[in-house]
Amino acid sequence: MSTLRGRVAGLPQWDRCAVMGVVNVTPDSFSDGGRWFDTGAAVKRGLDLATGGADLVDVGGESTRPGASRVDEDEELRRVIPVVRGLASEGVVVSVDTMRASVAEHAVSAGAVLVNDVSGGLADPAMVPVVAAAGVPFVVMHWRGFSADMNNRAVYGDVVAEVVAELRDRMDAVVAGGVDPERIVIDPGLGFAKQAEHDLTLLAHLSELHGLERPLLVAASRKRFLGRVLAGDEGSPPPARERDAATAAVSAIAAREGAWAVRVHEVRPTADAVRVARAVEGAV
Ligand code: PMM
Repeated sequence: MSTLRGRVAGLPQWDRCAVMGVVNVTPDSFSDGGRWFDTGAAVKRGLDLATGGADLVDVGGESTRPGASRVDEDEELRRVIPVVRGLASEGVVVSVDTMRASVAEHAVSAGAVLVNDVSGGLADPAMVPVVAAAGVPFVVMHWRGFSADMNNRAVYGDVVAEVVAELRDRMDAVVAGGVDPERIVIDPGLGFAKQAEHDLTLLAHLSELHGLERPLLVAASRKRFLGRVLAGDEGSPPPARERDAATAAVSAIAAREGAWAVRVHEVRPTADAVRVARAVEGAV
């Protein structure tokens, strides 16, 4: 196994790869859009995820599926903040999935303890100062631009080397902006400006991301590349909700490769996978 699970200052420490459950409070996310769009349903979903084995619950109000257009700020606040508040008040460790500084700031006030920005602070220049001032952990994901046209940016010579270099630049910028390096989590951004073969190559080389010396989050859940793998050369991809066993397989691989956490829509199979990975690790 490649090492580096690492510790994120300001968060609990788990003795295995952590499980981050997803609640998308959106009408249009590619895998679960519309299912938890109402506040009560979204809070219930988050509580169910926590009961089912999620160590953290990631709440988002903006779909980032390829081609998606942006949601406006007021609407994102309306979707996200009551759900963050509802879950945090029940003792859930809540992360907020947003590219907007204002949403991050309100979410932290409502009890979120981690800011997960798929743009790594690039989408909103106010994000890094807000995260620095709040003193909360920050996920820096590899990102090349908004979802509307990100597939055009999926052009690489050496995807692993380029993702590592671009993440390093982003980390440097975020630290220069005042974020505590001990609070940074990195993420290769599977599916973001990447084709299926890029995602698979990144998964095959996760240990190279350990060179960045920060805990690693892997978010493969139900993504297109899994649909492609399951479809084979001729077939058509199964719908997103039929990709949870494949997702759990990636979770086991990522855990074994030293990921700090995996982000998934259905937590039970992944909660089992990371426990198996932990048991195997302990038996070496
Ligand atoms: N992917 C999605 C949303 N948020 N956050 C991180 N850190 N990494 C990801 O790869 C990521 C993310 C898109 O998937 P979803 O909208 O179905 O949850």
